[in-house]
Amino acid sequence: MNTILIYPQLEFIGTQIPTPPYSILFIADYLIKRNVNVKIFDLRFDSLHQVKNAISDIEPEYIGISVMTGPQIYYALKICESIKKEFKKIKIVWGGIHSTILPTQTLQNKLIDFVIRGEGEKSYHELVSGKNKSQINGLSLKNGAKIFHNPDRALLKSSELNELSIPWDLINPRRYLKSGNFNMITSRGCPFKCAFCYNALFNNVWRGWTAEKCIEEFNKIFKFGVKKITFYDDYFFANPNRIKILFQYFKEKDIIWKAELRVDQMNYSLAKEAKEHGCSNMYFGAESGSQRVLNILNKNISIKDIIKSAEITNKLDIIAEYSWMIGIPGETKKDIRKTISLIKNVREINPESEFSIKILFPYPQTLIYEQAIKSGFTPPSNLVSWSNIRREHAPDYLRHKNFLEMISITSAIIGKKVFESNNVPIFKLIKHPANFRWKNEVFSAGFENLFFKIFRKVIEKVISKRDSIEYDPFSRKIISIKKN
Ligand code: B12
Ligand code: SF4
Repeated sequence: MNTILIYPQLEFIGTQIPTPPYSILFIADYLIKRNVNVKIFDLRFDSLHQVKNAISDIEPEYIGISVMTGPQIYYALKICESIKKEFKKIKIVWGGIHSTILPTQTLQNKLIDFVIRGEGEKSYHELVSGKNKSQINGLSLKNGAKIFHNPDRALLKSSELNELSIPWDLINPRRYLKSGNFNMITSRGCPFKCAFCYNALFNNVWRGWTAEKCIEEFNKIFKFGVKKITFYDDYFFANPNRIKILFQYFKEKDIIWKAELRVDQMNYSLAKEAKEHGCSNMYFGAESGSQRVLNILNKNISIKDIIKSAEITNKLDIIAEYSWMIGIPGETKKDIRKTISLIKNVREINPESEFSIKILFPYPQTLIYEQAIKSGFTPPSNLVSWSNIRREHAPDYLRHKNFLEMISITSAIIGKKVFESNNVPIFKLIKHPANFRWKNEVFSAGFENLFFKIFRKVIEKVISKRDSIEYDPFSRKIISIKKN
């Protein structure tokens, strides 16, 4: 049995360190262990030509594509179109978060034959190994215009997750390594119920690699030259015993790391322990400066918690990165002003902290979705419209669209220290008007909005080509820019 798994391009990576395509790597590991021959292509690095050669070579019945909401859909559709044109018989399976939340709409697209909802390991294996399709949990399929959804598949148990490893020999891991930086994920799920988050409904149980399993996997990546790890777990600190062992290990190996922590779980002794064991940055989902809005978001945190996190990180010299949100159904301009004021307060308490302000886009099946619909939100009606979503674009149902977009754009410019790099002239040019706006809270109109769009195009051309920019998210410095 042969199959191919594809991770499509993402639109604009900028200074981000590319994350390995863990979604398909985990599935590949599950398949390999069951004697399926798997090839993986990450189209951020590989070409469609290579994919097609592999299809001609191994003639798989199915190919699987991993898709997140947003521009990745656009690239995924282009890939499917091109493959279907040349290989008429091949069956295309979409998996990942977008198709999980919208399986019917996804299957309405003629290029897509199957959707696997939720975690893909078992369902994809059953599909490629020829199990009766009506008995594959998590599978959505079509017959003409009729679409069927088999029952949901249960989440993998912790013990099953611990049997899975990352099959690094299927890809070139050094592509994801920049100045010793590497992104890693060691667990799945989160038990909290934030109203905007996918996890609240689909992935509500935390399951993680044990400390021993993590160490086994870390030992592999250290062979590639990894020195600094960014953990992308939604709830890295979930298990205190696991964390205790990992802390010791990080210290022994002299590893610098960062991870997300909920502000309500932040306390001085945990942060001090973390700092003493290599943690130099922490990121927090603070979301809003209005307690009323935090309640709408079901975030279960208080303004006090946010302030406390800034005080502790400042005291311990931990770089804090805050993520904020605006454009929430029920939010007023006054609430937004409160958010801006709290961000300023946090920056005064911890001047080294960073922040970004995103505009909420309500995803189907999240708790906030129904509220957004009541407020007049019309969700995109097909895959192509879903591909046009950008985090700095306000959805049409929101009032004060320009106001929201200007805040988000301004935050993208002044919230990150990277824009203080004087070796990038364009950064200097846009920083000053953004500073003026932020200081005076003038967001109603502005040329930076237009400028930013042009800037995005320029920066995409100049630095988004892979390997052209070397940025260290820990020191927050651009290390080098290669001229293309
Ligand atoms: C790392 C990450 C990124 C990376 C990209 C990932 C990469 N590999 O390079 C970056 C930083 C670029 C990113 C960007 C964005 N991200 Co992101 N990201 C993540 C994060 C933290 C980890 C992803 C991961 O590796 N997970 C681990 C794997 C194992 O899980 P998985 O991807 O869900 O895969 C499983 C199943 O979904 C399924 N599956 C997945 N693919 C396939 C394919 C097939 C064929 C099958 C059968 C099954 C299948 O099986 C897998 C194994 O069980 C997740 C949160 C999370 N913890 O998952 C958010 C998350 C995926 N991101 C999210 C969002 C909102 C975004 C942005 C839109 C944010 C923004 N506002 O800009 C952008 C979109 C970027 C774009 N241009 O399109 C949301 C997804 C929402 C959605 N509807 O898609 C998540 C869930 C965060 C959240 N809790 O809301 N992201
Ligand atoms: S936003 Fe964070 S804390 Fe809330 S449910 Fe999602 S992952 Fe968990």
